[in-house]
Amino acid sequence: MELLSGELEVEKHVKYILSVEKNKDSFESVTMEHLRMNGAYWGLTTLDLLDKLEIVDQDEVISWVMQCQHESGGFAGNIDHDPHILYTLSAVQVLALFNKLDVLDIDRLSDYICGLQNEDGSFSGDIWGEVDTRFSYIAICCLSLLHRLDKINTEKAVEYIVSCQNLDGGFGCTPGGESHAGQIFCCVGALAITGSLYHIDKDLLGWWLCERQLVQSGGMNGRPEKLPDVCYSWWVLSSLILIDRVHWIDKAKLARFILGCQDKENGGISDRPDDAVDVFHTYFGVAGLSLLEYPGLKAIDPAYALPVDVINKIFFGRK
Ligand code: 3PZ
Ligand code: ZN
Repeated sequence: MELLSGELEVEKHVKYILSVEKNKDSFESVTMEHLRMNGAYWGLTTLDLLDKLEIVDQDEVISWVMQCQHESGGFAGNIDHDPHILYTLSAVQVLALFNKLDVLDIDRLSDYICGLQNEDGSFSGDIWGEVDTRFSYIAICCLSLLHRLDKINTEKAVEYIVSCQNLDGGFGCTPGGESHAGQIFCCVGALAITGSLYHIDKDLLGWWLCERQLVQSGGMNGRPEKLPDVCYSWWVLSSLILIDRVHWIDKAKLARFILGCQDKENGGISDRPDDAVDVFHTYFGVAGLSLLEYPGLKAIDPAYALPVDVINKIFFGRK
């Protein structure tokens, strides 16, 4: 790729992420209070991809993460909030970044996740019962990282995900739900982790996904007729890589789009050029560039959304 490594403002992005964390009274921090566990995962994974994770106090982070765990085994978005599978995956991912999965009571945590599987193989997000293929991905990703996939009915879990496949090759949140790139990532990621990608028509899905790249900007949208958005770089690219069709898009043009969404002055990445930056789009921008093999970034695993060295330690006990 004809890209210069100096174009990604590494130092400024590190500074920006640290500033969001420090400035707890800012508008951004207050609106994110209830999903701080997700924010911690986005920020810390970004730092790790930039090879700057050592600047954070890992004992402080781990102690806070563990204070967010409930008796049920699930994690909340912050201390004194309710547990949800959405925050539970982020908690597991944060501990994985620090190679600290051993602090977990794996049986209690995996019992919590298994308890959210329904008769038809689908998953609810918490005890209130909303069903969504996002929760299938989260359950499967979590249990796989904990080496406990055998504790759920994976056959039925896969069958449910396959039932959410549409005639356009994409996937929705429930059977018949409209195809959406975020949902496609969840379904393709879950099928990849369980070794079930043979259920997918890769050419059909690959076609739908590469049509998400907009000719003018080079950015990706999440479904037809929508504006491009940096976070869709991740949902679309990771899915294309998992089905081996990433060569169908213009990678250099997408990298240009992401780099053009940086705040070159104060750091951070936004959804589109000149919008306000946030930690979410900073993470997905950097993760997208990592998938595009941008120079100087650690490689990220497209199914687990964690650095490849972290995944290798978990599954092969090596760096
Ligand atoms: C954003 N959430 O519902 S949210 C999220 N969106 O918690 C976090 N691209 O207003 C941040 N849109 C910013 N920091 C946005 C996470 C959403 C996704 C909204 C968004 C992103 C376009 C409109 C859902 C994983 C987890 C959660 C989501 C997706 C994937 C918001 C709006 C929504 C949310 C939070 C803040 C600033 C940040
Ligand atoms: Zn977005």
